[in-house]
Amino acid sequence: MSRMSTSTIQWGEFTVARFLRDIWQRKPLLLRQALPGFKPLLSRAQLFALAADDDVESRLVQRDGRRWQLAHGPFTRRQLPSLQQRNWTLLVQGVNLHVDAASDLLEQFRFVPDARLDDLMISWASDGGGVGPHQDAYDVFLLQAAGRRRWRIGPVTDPTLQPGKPVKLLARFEPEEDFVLEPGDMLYLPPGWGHDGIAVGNDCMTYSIGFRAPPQGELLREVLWQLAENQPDGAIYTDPPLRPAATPALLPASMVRFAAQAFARLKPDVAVFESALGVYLTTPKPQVWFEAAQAAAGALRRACLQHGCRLDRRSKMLYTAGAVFFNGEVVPAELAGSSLLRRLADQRRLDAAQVQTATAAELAAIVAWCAQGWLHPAATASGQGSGRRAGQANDIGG
Ligand SMILES: [Mn+2]
Repeated sequence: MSRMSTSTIQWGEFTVARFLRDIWQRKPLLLRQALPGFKPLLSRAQLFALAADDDVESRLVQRDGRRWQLAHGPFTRRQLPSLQQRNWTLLVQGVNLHVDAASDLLEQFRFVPDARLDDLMISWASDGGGVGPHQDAYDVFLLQAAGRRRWRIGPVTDPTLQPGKPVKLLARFEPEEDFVLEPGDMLYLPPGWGHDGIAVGNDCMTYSIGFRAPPQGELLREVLWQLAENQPDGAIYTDPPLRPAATPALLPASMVRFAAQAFARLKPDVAVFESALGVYLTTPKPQVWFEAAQAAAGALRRACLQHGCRLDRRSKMLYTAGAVFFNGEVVPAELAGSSLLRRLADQRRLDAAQVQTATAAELAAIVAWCAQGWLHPAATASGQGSGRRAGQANDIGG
């Protein structure tokens, strides 16, 4: 498996800063040879093997004329159509959670805040395969990894879907542009842009690097949920003076007022919203689990001090001015101000010299996280380099 190094990224005349200013969230952009010489990070056989795994989210979309079929994985190889059959595609979600090289590829896109990053989806398609014309609530980079795919894109003027289809297909899609992507080409689409990608020839692999744009209502539900979880029970309801009930089924207005008063007393400040979002956005997806370290705490401690440490590819870490969030947890108050942990979150690694500056509390936390499998001593890295990748995410932004 090969890994792209930052120096091979050529965005043509578009520097990342200019891309973010003029293009991001505004309009599509086709970057011919954005990643020249790009080689697929995993073979077709490796991708199909992932789709057979219980812990991996995958879908199979097949088209026969106007008839569409959708099935959810896992799929054994025999459950997938033959390679010779036309018009089918296999979509494998969250490949970055399972393959180090895929999670390394996402590092190249960290000029966008981690809070927006969703995952790397890889699709394999036979000739004619695709998921039909649709729109997504995602910013997406569509990187052609192997074979060729024809993209037709256009703004969505009418979001009506074709009725009775198992996949979401725009009823009236009027593409304005049409291009064929070759390996190394990359197409950026902002959320809500109509697109239809069809494999041209067999063995078409497209990598979708998706950035989720969460709807406001979803974030509000998370904040309210966490606010509610942290509420003390408080006073219990007392009846106003009662007379014998002639209408016992009537819900007392005083009880409604009592509930409304509790709500009115909530005065969430910005820290509450930060905390709720930090926990929500770092919570691992349900199919994610971490492998506890085999080594004892003392050995992990020595290894981190000697070689540094790195985040597991599945780990999610965010911070604000007042708090640090790690895999759905708020780090303890005594570490809330740690600049070392903020460095760990930004770099996704610490070198030995940085670990050696850790306070006793920071080092204890680092060792405990290593034991849980959220972090790994750098020397035991499997497939990931140790010292070579420092500052990589910054290089691309410069
Ligand atoms: Mn899409």
